Amino acid sequence: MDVFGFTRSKLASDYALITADTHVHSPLFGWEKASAVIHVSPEMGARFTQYTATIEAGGRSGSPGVGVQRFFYVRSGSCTLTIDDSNSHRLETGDYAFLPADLQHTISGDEETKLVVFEKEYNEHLEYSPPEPVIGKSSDVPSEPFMGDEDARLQTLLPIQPEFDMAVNIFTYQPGATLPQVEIHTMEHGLMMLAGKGVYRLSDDYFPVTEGDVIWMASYCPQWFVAMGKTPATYIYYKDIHRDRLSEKF
Ligand code: UGY
Ligand code: MN
Repeated sequence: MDVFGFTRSKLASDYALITADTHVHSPLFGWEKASAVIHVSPEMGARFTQYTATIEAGGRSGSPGVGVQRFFYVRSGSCTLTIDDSNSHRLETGDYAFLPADLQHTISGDEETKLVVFEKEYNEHLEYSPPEPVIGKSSDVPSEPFMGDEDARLQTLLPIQPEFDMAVNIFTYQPGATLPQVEIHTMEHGLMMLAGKGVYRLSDDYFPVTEGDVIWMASYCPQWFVAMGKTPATYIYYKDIHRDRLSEKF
């Protein structure tokens, strides 16, 4: 605790940087032996929710709201995902799952487990049926050079198909590697630093960032990153895709 009330956390109209020293835990409706830090939510202007859930050994998740899809990534510990009360999958650190809206499921802690969770209301598309669940290991997902840069590599955890209205990716940068351009785009992001350090540009401000930091970037928030230090910097991030508000069909 800083005696002078200093923090790197910063909230603006088009972005938020939320550092671990400012986290406040709260119970989550329907969850047992679990707590959450809700980092990003519609209360701040976002169109999705990002939270860290901590489930104790023997604890379990509740359901997302009606019509809400859930993606989670196991940041530490291990858990069991049970779908429709029958189909069980053990997930360890680095594993992830996507549950389409209204698919009955429970996540139970096999030990104390921390999850990075993104939830978003599903925007149906008249031409496509909703996506199927996805369960995977991030270590099995190939990493591709981002815009040709071998030192800035992207893993795409969910299929990029029109059924999906959200994407979750893991970006890994070697020290000194950067996002190749300042990005300004309609998609919004929720992000958690999983490892390493760097400097994030958000709008006109530059912030040192490190493991555990969370960032929200609103639509059109200018953004850029450089990795610093002696080890790679990695972040997991969410973005909304495939739904144009003016499209006739959706
Ligand atoms: O997918 C993206 O828009 C990504 N390149 N943005 C980011 O890392 N801030
Ligand atoms: Mn971006």
